Amino acid sequence: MTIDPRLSADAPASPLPENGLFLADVWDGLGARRKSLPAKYFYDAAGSALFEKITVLPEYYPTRTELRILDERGPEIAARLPEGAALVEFGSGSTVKLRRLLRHLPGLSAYVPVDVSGEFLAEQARVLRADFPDLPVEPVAADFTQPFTLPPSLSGRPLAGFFPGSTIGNFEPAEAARLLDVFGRILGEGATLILGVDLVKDRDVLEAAYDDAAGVTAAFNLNLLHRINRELGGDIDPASFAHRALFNEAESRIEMHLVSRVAQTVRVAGRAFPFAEGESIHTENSCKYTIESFRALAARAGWSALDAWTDTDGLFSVHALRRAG
Ligand code: AVJ
Repeated sequence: MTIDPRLSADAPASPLPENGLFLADVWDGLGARRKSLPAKYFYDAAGSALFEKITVLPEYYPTRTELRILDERGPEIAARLPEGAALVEFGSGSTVKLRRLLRHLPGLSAYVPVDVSGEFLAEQARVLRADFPDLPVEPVAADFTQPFTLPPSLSGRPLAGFFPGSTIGNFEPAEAARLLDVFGRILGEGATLILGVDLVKDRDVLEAAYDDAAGVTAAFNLNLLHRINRELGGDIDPASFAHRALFNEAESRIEMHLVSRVAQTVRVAGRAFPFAEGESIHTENSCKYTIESFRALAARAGWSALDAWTDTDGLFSVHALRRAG
């Protein structure tokens, strides 16, 4: 039996890719004039384990800060959810953050984890039911970036969504707005959405969080190349690429890149991809917002601000939004 890597403590809420698409996405990305690879492919077993290590690095503030906000502001956050609400978690990576909220939500009528991996969902539901015997857990196997239908048993109940981890940051603003609109269509009029959003801050703090001294984030980024070699028979020498993380202030996002140290040609499943020295593969965007800029984005997608909570250093935010009626 294989254990889904995302069962570990703080895996992000990102859907596992379907296998056949990986090669197509790699060919597309490396064949483009400006090379890129989709960030969702970071999370194989090795990548998920490296991400776990990232979340406890001294430089990587988001995870511990969000957990602290959920702990300290739990009662206020819970007060934003109507009594008897069903809580839908989009991309239920792990239940660590959910569990922080559950303590403050005795009136919850159901928990609905949504994830593309049915196997993963079943295991997660089993563990939660054991720990919370009174809470109905109704998993839905679906890709949360596309509209899906909720179990009919939820009809008539007030609905709330949960999207922690600043996963929203991996989507460019237009895509993020589209995703928030999809959430709104799924949850419906009057629904509440609780989500975690990383905040803009000093370049040095941001860049250190994505380029830590111990080199864990570098290994996480480079694992993408190892994964291409392992799963697609690539011949890439990962040592010939350097990890780069930079804050793109104009776009308000951290970008991660893999920069070719030399002029070279790599091969993946029979296709050749030439690199100039210094040419990069753009592997991730992690968009950073202010409370106001995020609220403006949410408003474009049909959500109005109820509340927002931050830590005392203003590093991270948790928002409560309401779907316009
Ligand atoms: C899981 C998308 C929230 O953007 O901070 C961590 C992923 N990448 N270090 C983030 C990540 C490099 C993370 N998210």
